[in-house]
Amino acid sequence: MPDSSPIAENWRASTCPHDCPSVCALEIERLSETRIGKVRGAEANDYTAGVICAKVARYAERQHHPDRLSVPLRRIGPKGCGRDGFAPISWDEALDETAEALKRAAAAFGPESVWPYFYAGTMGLVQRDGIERLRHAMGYSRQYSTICITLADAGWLAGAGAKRGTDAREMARADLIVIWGANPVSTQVNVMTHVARARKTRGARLFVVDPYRTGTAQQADLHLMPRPGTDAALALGIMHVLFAEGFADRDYMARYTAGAGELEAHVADKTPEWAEGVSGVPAAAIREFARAYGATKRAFLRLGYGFARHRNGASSMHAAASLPAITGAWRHEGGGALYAQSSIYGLDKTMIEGLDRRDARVRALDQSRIGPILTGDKRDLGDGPPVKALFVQNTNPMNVAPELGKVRDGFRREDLFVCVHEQFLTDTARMADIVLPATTFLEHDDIYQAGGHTYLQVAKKVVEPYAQCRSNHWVLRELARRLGARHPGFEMSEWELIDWTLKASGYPSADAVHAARWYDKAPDFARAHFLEGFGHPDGKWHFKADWTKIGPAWSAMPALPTQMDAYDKPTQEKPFRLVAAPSRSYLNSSFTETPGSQAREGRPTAMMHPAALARIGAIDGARVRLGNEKGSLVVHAKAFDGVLPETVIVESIWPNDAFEEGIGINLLVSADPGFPAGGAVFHDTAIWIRPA
Ligand SMILES: Nc1nc2c(c(=O)[nH]1)N[C@H]1C(S)=C(S)[C@@H](COP(=O)(O)OP(=O)(O)OC[C@H]3O[C@@H](n4cnc5c(=O)[nH]c(N)nc54)[C@H](O)[C@@H]3O)O[C@H]1N2
Ligand SMILES: Nc1nc2c(c(=O)[nH]1)N[C@H]1C(S)=C(S)[C@@H](COP(=O)(O)OP(=O)(O)OC[C@H]3O[C@@H](n4cnc5c(=O)[nH]c(N)nc54)[C@H](O)[C@@H]3O)O[C@H]1N2
Ligand code: SF4
Ligand SMILES: [Mo]
Repeated sequence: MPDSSPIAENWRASTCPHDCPSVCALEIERLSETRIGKVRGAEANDYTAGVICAKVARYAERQHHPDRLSVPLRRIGPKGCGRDGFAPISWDEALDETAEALKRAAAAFGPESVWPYFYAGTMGLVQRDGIERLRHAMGYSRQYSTICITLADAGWLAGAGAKRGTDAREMARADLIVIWGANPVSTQVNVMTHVARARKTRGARLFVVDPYRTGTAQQADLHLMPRPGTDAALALGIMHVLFAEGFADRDYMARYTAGAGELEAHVADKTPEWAEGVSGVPAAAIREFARAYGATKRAFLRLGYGFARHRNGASSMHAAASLPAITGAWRHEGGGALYAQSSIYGLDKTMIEGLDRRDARVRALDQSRIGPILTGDKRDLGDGPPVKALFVQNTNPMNVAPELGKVRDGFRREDLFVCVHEQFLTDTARMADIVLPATTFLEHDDIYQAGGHTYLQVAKKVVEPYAQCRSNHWVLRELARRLGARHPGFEMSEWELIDWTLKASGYPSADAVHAARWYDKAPDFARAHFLEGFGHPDGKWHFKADWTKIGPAWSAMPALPTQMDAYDKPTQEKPFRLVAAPSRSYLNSSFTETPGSQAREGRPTAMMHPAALARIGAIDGARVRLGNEKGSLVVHAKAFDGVLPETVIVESIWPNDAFEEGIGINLLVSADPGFPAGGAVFHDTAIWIRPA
């Protein structure tokens, strides 16, 4: 392996663990055994390229925050109380009580009444996914993870058949970059580094498709602003022009795609004027986009998650992702598309996740439907037992999950035992019976793969754990011992798990990857560009999707890219569409505790077109009430002309107590599963707005 890129004496190499496609290679200034100073991006890594986001550059604020949880706590006040409602207890007491509660639930209601609940607060595979090993070893309810990637995955896989694409570093050699339904200036800043290179060295243009003028859209040469949930219509209008004006690469389509003839016939009447009627994007802008895209060989399409967070989001993804298969942009350096690279790594997760103990007969509960599930919805529970005990790591559902009103009702249940392992007393931790203090990535070892690039990284702890904080792996081992859960993974250290996983997957050892800092798993050009065939058995890009392979609600899905009617359309009572997009300075529910991020975000705000404000009789800065059948909440309005009058943006995710009535924006978001395989629909919400 190439030798490591040395870093200065008191700096240590690490990897950003947060839930972000960039998975930046970091360098941490180590001031002592327990304190860090500055955090910077690794210059020597050609994806990170020395750039990281502002919130992680300020990580010392989070790492050394006075509110970090320091000791295990037992709740002595009512559920949902603040710090005063908890009393410190020893680790042994906390673990014994938790194990007892899980045993009690399993004895009375069966093991499926216990739901280990997790997500990606850390993206490290050992600390994130180790909870699966406990679950499988104990026969606890499985989790169907739907809160983030399910809809986007469905649409991409329907077309490509494999989750990989053009190397992000090729963006620098593109002549046109299209960022569709993502806001990397906020959510993945490194994309902008590679865009900037292309602009500087090649004069490349940047097109952005987003329902509001985001930081990314501000930098665009052309910004298309569709109504939320109408991207398929927009893509169809573009396809119409590509076919009608000779931009379709018929030789490419014949070799590499299936269904091109049917698609061409299908879009013959999907004129830009038709697309304008559905999406609100002017026909002239659709033509301009299509002509530039069609005429540019090196056209790089960066597809985000955002536009798929709608009930019809999988079909939107399938439609937008089909564009380079029409023009043949895939053939060219800097051309093609990138959604995510996750399938290139090929890691054997048996030991980390205890997959040898996984029993497919055990029920799987939909993560995004935690509200309905905890409140006893039969659509989810069927004849199975209620959930009586939750063990939570790496996520904050009381804040981030849909239908927050039901989530809160569920967590308030007196008969529900909750243990939360956390770094901070989050909205979820406040609902716990037992709270356990967790290490940060700077205090434990882990292994990281990435969605946005091709590096695998192994990182060691940089400082000693704060106070009595313990890693997820340590807690799982301790619980396993008390519960009688047996698996070789529980006998291993974090480092042994990393090493086992790497060796079982054909990589060099943990020590070797760590010494080299990262390992580039990038496929060669032909493979990355699918010139050896797409991921389906026939090797073709599927314009005509076989949704039966993707999810149970396949029969609702149109095979060819189509503007699916199934989304929360505005009505007379609810004339606005809410997009609860990520804010720049928070990362999901993380960093909401840091003063630097709080100062930059201000307060929960509805960004509304001046005409919309006038229509409801409110002015800039006014308090407004947003609502639908799920409830209502108050935020401050801000006049903003970078959005259609019917679209409203509330950047998120604020803690519940940032709102006057103590419940956050996801109160309004539906827990309906998106089509066809589920998936949370965070940006798919019709609402009414009134002056408050
Ligand atoms: N309105 C709205 N809601 C959304 C979204 C949106 O765009 N709009 N986005 C959705 C998406 S895409 C996602 S992925 C979810 C994510 O939502 P969350 O899963 O809540 O996201 P995070 O803030 O990344 O992480 C959650 C918690 O993990 C904790 N944590 C970090 N590292 C560790 C560790 O090593 N051990 C333990 N025990 N805990 C740790 C952090 O302190 C943090 O509180 O939110 C979803 N909710
Ligand atoms: N600062 C910051 N960074 C983050 C996060 C964060 O919360 N804050 N979250 C992290 C996580 S967990 C994830 S999954 C990624 C997500 O990062 P992205 O891929 O960027 O996806 P989203 O965050 O869901 O939303 C991105 C954009 O989609 C737009 N959008 C919403 N509806 C539509 C639509 O119908 N059509 C189109 N064209 N666009 C639409 C929104 O306006 C928003 O600007 O970011 C990660 N990085
Ligand atoms: S851009 Fe993403 S991966 Fe990089 S430091 Fe920020 S949160 Fe971490
Ligand atoms: Mo996410």
